[in-house]
Amino acid sequence: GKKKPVVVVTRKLPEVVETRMRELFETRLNESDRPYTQAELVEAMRTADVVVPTVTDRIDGAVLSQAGPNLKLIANFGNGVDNIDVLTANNRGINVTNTPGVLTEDTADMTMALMLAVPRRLSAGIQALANNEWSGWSPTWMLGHRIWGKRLGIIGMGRIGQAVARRAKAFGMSIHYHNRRRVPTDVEEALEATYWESLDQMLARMDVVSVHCPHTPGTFHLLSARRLKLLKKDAYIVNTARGEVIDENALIRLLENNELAGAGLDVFEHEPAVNPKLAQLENVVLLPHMGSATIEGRIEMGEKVIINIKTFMDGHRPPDRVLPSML
Ligand code: 8YV
Repeated sequence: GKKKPVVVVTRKLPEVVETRMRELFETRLNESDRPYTQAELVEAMRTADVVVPTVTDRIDGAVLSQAGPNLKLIANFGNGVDNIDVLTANNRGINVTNTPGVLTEDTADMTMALMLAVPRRLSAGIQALANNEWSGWSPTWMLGHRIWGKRLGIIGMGRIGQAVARRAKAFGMSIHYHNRRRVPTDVEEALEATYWESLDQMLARMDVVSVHCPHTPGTFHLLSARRLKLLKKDAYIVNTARGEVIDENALIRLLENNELAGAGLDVFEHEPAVNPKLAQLENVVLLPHMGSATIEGRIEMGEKVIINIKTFMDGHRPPDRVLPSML
């Protein structure tokens, strides 16, 4: 039969995924719980037919320039591909795929969790109980703000943005969005969503803003210091997309000066580093990039990676190919 492709997987994956990969490919696994070092990553790139990286592997031009002659596919275990220089990869004849769809609902759920947790003061309440600070119910204690009846501004109305819109609508919010392109009318109508061509104008009018666009050169610091200042003082911001989309220092300054009501952040500008100033703030909920962290989702991500590799190795176009023009 055909020689099995050498597939290097940079991170430990759920066991069922690793087992299936071992059956299908000449699979080299990372048995440790830590990411590859730069040297290990380069070694993988030099020797593999297929590399399966994650968000913690930076595959930039320098790394790609050391790719071996056999490397033909980078099958990202994850949806966002901002960890990969897709253009340079394509120019070198290396295909890139991702895992869209299977983490949409989980990420939208986590977005709603943050959207509720911050205005309704979930961490303050949990902490008060843990610290034995509850002396009984009071009509004026631990009051937050409702999200029902409020305006949600979604930045990036793709799969995840729409999944958030469906949930937020059911929670009684009115849906607004900004996107490079307007979504089809039937989608807009089903969500009763209002399209804002101008991000600036939308920002000035929202009660909650949630980020769901990818991180690309075009969206880096999309929420710049100037734009963040457009937000109402009583607005909340949620980010389960990528930290780089928000100017984190500018966001921190606004939160410190109470020029924003609060923030729910699952992603950060310099992961895994989290600016210590964020942890000092009372009006934030911070999570360690858990948006898609369900066992079901991780297994499905693995299945997607496997299908992409298999399809490619069978000589066909992999279903989740990412082209530079899509970014
Ligand atoms: C993953 C994510 O945990 O898919 C993404 O874009 O941010 C997360 O769901 C991560 O990317 C795994 O590589």
